[in-house]
Amino acid sequence: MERILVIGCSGQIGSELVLELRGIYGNHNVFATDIKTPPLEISESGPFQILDVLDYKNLLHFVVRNKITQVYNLAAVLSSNAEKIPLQAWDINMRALMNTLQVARKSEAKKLFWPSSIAVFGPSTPRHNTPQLTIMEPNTVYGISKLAGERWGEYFFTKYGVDFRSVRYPGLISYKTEPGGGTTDYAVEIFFDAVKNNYYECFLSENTTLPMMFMDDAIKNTIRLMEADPEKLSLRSSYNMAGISFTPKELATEIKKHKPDFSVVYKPDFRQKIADGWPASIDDSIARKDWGLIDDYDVKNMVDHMLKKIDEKLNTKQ
Ligand code: AKB
Repeated sequence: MERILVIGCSGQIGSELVLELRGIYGNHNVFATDIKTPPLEISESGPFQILDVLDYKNLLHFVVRNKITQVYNLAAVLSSNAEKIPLQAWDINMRALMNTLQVARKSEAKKLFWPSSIAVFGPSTPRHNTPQLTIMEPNTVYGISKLAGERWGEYFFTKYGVDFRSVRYPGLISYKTEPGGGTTDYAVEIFFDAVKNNYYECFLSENTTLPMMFMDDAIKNTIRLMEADPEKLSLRSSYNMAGISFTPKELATEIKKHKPDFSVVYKPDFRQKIADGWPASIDDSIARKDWGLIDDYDVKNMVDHMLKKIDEKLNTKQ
């Protein structure tokens, strides 16, 4: 029986992943932790504890005491926040990873998921249909930490037998918990502002193409990778994951089909430079072949779903 620890359960990915894992493995076998209080449905549906991933001793005790067999470590400072505190962000992102790698090495929790990102690529990377293996010269602290992390993950797999698994997430779009401090966050904010105000001020220019994925697809693929036969995994760094590519203008046009009065003003800020260094589209054929990556959502049904769910969420709050 698997006993799973999710670190970062209060964040955008964690708050949805925990519930999905509890549905599959049983509520009491999925331990949710964070340094922040999670949504009620997480703390009420199974075990939750405040736990700081940077506290190595406590983390190791927790894993041993609860007989954990797999860990999802989702703790990170995202790209735009990291640019404001570069040294601190490097320290947090790397120590969070190194602590979980060491815990995996020293305990029975050998299987470790850690998210990488399209931020591992940089301005010198081919921008279109970016290959799995290519030039990688990230110029953000977040991207540098993700690339270094991928190398460490593969190293711990080869040297110590840690069952390290990872995907390079594109921007993730969800309505349950909003992201914080990312460059792709516009693609979530735009929906909330469309429903609340019929107006959005976008921090990226209208023609900035970035790869994105709806959260349901991201969660499905993450669990799929974790459940995949280890023999089939040809990569132990991190798999490209493409999702769907669009610009802010294309997204706004799709939203306008539901809300004809919706308007957007484009005021690019420092995040534009980060986005300009990232791929416009990604080649994820290796993930499709190795462990069956799938995506069910295109821009149209993602927009339908987001607007409907945010409408329900905001109206039930009032
Ligand atoms: C960010 O924008 O920092 C993240 C990412 C693409 O990793 N959403």
